[in-house]
Amino acid sequence: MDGKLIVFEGVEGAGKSTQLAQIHTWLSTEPQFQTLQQRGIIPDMIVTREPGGTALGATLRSLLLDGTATHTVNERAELLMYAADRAQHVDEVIRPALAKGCWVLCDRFVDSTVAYQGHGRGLDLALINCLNDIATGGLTSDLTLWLSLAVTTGLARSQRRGILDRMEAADLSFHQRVQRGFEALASRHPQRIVAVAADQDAEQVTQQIQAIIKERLGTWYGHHF
Ligand code: T5A
Repeated sequence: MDGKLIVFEGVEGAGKSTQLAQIHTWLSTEPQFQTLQQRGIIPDMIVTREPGGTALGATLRSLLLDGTATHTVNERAELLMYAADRAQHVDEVIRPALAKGCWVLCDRFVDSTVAYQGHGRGLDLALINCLNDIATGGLTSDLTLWLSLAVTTGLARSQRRGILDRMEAADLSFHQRVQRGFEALASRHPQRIVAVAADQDAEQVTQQIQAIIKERLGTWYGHHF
């Protein structure tokens, strides 16, 4: 059995959580996906996130994101905490689910570290790739949906929602470097990372993602239909 890891990525407020929830609901009634479930080829589908997909990760998430905390987090500590969250998450949640043939829908994964800690903070990209390898044991996503949206639009959405977390509160130039990081990753990995125009209304964004996933269902499982 060999499941699929499908990751949602993008800058702050790109709509990842909204789309992940929509796609989870849609897949549970999508005819081809249902057929694969009924035949036991895809026994289940789980939704998870980074940081915070495990009990340890939930603690790390609040240490990393709490915008009101009195502690400071230096850049290397930040990098290592995201890596620790991922190492635990991969071993405890992602790999066991993939080993059973399940689909794993994950809000953020290794590309966020490259974009935020690499391009955003300016930490060494070779070091980050090495740490990502240690944390994942070499696991990569089968598909990464990059919700592409202007940084200012995404931040405005986050601001409308209320108090900003520690990362969201970073200055605009940081978020613009993060965006360039995602752009660079998408052009380097065109098979794995697919851009989605996230500046449309939520329903139109969902339709784009549905089309991408339907096409992958055919590629991955076409011989079963
Ligand atoms: N991080 C993470 C790192 O620095 N390194 C790492 O290795 C990892 C894994 C995680 C933070 O950690 C950083 C990145 C992040 O700063 P998070 O909560 O997972 O934090 O990520 P955020 O991007 O902060 O999550 P958000 O919830 O803010 O953004 P989403 O999930 O992209 O957006 P969503 O769906 O919650 O929508 C945001 C708002 O916009 C509205 C929604 O209703 C909501 O109010 N919205 C739309 N409005 C208009 N049109 C649309 N199409 C819309 N879609 C959603």
